[in-house]
Parts: sequence; structure tokens; C-alpha cells
Amino acid sequence: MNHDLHRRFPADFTWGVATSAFQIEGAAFEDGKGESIWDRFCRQPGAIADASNGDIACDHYHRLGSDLDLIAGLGVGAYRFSVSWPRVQPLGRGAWNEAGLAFYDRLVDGLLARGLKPHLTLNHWDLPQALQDTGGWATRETVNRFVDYARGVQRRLGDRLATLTTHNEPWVIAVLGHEQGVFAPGLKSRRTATQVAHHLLLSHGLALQALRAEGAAAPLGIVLNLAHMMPATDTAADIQASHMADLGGRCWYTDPMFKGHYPEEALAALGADAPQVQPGDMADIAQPLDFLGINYYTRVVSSADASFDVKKSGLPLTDMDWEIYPRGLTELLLTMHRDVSLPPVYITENGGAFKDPATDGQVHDADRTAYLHDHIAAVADARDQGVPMAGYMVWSLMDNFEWSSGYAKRFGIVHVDYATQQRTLKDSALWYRGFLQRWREQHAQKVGV
Ligand code: IFM
Repeated sequence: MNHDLHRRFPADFTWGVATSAFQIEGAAFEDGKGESIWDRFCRQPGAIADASNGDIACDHYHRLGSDLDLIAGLGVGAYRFSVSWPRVQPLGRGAWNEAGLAFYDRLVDGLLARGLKPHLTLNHWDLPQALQDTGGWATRETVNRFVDYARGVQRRLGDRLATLTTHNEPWVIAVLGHEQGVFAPGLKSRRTATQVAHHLLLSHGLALQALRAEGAAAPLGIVLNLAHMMPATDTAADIQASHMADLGGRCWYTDPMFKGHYPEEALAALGADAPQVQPGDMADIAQPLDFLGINYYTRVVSSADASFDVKKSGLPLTDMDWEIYPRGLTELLLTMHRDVSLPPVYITENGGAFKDPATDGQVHDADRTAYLHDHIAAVADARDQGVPMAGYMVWSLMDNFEWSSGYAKRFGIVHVDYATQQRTLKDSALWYRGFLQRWREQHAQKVGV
């Protein structure tokens, strides 16, 4: 562990922690909130590993003040959270829910009062079920609904945000939700998934235009889940498999936004499953980004015969069976830097699920601390090589509902006892706090404060 890592980051670097609404809020049916596709999906037998749901989660909705104190106590400067669309607009169209809007007002003001910068995401997957009932992201109408929702949130909160993100991880929504069916809404059609991905991108581009037309005060962007892609061997077949995985997982999203078109080779490979694109769509998608958010967890190794097995790779794995490969974060950032003209980049999520050993009120999660340290060092390496890094946020502030894995997988740097809702700082949180303190002190000394 490098005790001087903090020295590699400038004074204006943003450090934060991240969560999302469905994963922590609970209060799923309170104060006028509408049903989301995740509320519905959780009730599908077998959908969630431990048969749990988001009804209570971390009960954050009722513990806002103390949770904000918890965040401030870590010494971070920023908090990334999402707005639950059905909490503020229960049916995804028409009437707004004042109680829901007021909650996010309190959240944003509470952050500002504690000197924390609010980084808001509009869509972290919990689409109003009423919109799914009329076709969800597979229909173009949902694009229009999203733009209205974005306008409504900006009008209420936009003057106080550090950044505003349209979508979190569109690949996950499209592929896990609509092709593999393991996430809400649980559909299994590649054709639908590609159309969903197109509509997510289109709604992103149209929302950016609408928000800018209304004089958006906050920098606007999107958050992508990106991995470092590697072939299993140096055979031509494996290299091609890795190339196609990169086109489908990364370029399918970045090419439209940065270059105004889908990657030709991926489009051709889709054949009849390619999305329907209307004239003008690609120009609408290709709006300038004020920042790009990247969520990085692991590398992806591809082989033509799909034989690569992470359990035999020799790399350590997290509790999600994701390989721990910090160097991949540097490599990914350099790949992006070479490929497109990057705006300021935030690592909007990075962290690991581990089986946390708990002993008398402490959680000695040395593996998570090492994970965070090594990935922060990887960000510093990319920065040293010219990547315009603006910030880094740990996933996650606290243990929470890990989607189809339920509550069994713990990503938090703060432990949550779900029976009592007690929060306990894990060793990783204490390390992060100390790291940030050293970083702050170093810069305070420089300006003679
Ligand atoms: O918990 C998720 C988060 O909601 C989106 N990015 C990945 C995290 C870990 O799986």
C-alpha cells in the first residue's frame, strides 16, 4: 500500500461515494410513490437470489439526515445518488408527486448544507411500471416521457447540482433487462434489447438538448459501465471475439455519442436484430458531453469458444466472481483517450463485494481496502498519461440491495445490519477517510492554510 498515493491528485479532484435510489431508499409504496419495474420484478418467483425486494432496503428515505451526516463524516466532497422516477412522477407521465420532489429537495439541500456536492442521476433503472405497461424502453414514447421527466427534475433541482446524469449503465438496462432477462423487466429478446439501447441513447441526447434549451446550470453527462477487454489468447479468433465484445459493450454506446454513428461491424453482425433508427436520431444522440461517467469493476476476457473461466484465471475474485484487475482501469481509460475526444471523466463507480468478516463492532475488510487503493492508483496512472480525470466515487457508500443478488452481496464501505439498520464504518471507510484527510492536508499546506 502506497502511503503517498494522495499526492498524485490535485486539489480540485472530486472524491465521493455513490448509491442509487432503489438500492437504498426503501419506502417503496409510501408518500405517493408509484410502482417501479424493479418493485414488480422482485415479486417474480426466482428473480432475486434471496427472494428479497427493495421495500425497506437501507430505509434511507426515513434516515436521510443521519445518512447525510454519515457521508459528510467520511470526508468526501461529493455524493452520487439517483432520483426514483416513480417517486417523483408515479405514472411516468402527467402528475408530479410533491412529497417525492420534496424528499430530493431535502437531500440536495442537506448535501449542500454539509459542504457536499450533489451528483444526480435521472435513471438508475427504476422505470415507472406504468410506462413498462405501455411498452417501456422498447417504445419511442418512453423517450418523450423521459425528456419531460428530465425537464421536471431540472426545474426543481437543477440550480443546485454539481452534475446531472441522464442514464446509469444503458448496456445493463438493454442487455441484462431485455436480452438476458435477469434484471427488470425480465425480457429475453435481442431485437428488443437493441431497440431499447437505441431509445436510451436517443432519450439521453434529446434530454441534453431540452435541458440546455432551458439553460441547464449543471454539467450534463451519462454514465457507462465499461470494462477493459482482453482476448483469452493471441489467436486471431480470440482477438476477434474480444474486438466484437468491445464493439458491443463500449463502442455501441460511445460511437453514437462521440462519432454520430453505430460501429458498422457490430451493426452488420446484428442483422435483423439491428435497431430501427429514424432520420435525425444519430445527430440527436451525438450531443456534446460536459463530462463522462465510467463505472469500472473488472476486465472482460473473451475467447471464440467462450471457454475462458474466471475461476481458473489465477486472478483474485470478488464475491461477485469478478476478477480484480486494477491495471485494466488504466488501460480502459487510455483506450478511451485514444479513441475519442474525452470531456472530464469521473469514475462514477468502483468497488467490490466481499464477504466481510465482522468482529465486535468492526469490519476488517482488508480486501476491499486493497481494491480501492489499487484502483485509485490506476486512476492516477491514467491521469499521469493525460486522461482528463475529474473525480472518483466509491461504489458504494453502504451495503445495499444488489439487484438480482439481493442483499447477500455487500459492496458498502459502511456495513448495514438489515435487522437494526445500524450503520458501521468498515476498515475500508476508515482508510478512505484517512486517505482523503491526507490529500486535503497536503493541499492546505500548499496554499499555506
Ligand atoms: O450495484 C450496481 C450498481 O447499481 C450499478 N453498477 C454496478 C453495481 C454493482 O453491481
